[in-house]
Amino acid sequence: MSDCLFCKIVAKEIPAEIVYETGRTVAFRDINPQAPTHVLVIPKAHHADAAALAEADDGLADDVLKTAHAVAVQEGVADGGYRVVFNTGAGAGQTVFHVHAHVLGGRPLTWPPG
Ligand code: IU
Repeated sequence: MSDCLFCKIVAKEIPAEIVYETGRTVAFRDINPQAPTHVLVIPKAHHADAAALAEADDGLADDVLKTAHAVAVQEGVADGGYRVVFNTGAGAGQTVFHVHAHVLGGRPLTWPPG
């Protein structure tokens, strides 16, 4: 999508600190980190939200989850506990409508989230 910020990150048209990349996914640091590790994992293909990703039915949701885990291992937060969050819809706080998994770790994480 030509007007999608995260599609532009995939296309390397705008900069981001990419920490992990596979054939179908990209992971980059959030510009406004909420934890010592805060990485966004996105599919390269444009899907608006987690619901659309789930309905894509092509294994892409699996790829995103596998990349999220690989990022957690690479960042050294897998053993201490980390969180994978898909804000889905404006009512849940989604502000960028190219689906992204937040990978958060490196500090104690409380529950419930705000
Ligand atoms: P949300 O779940 O849609 O609210 O998350 C969007 C995230 O994208 C949020 O944490 C922003 O800080 C982050 N982000 C970014 O990393 N780079 C950007 O250029 C923009 C938003 I705009």
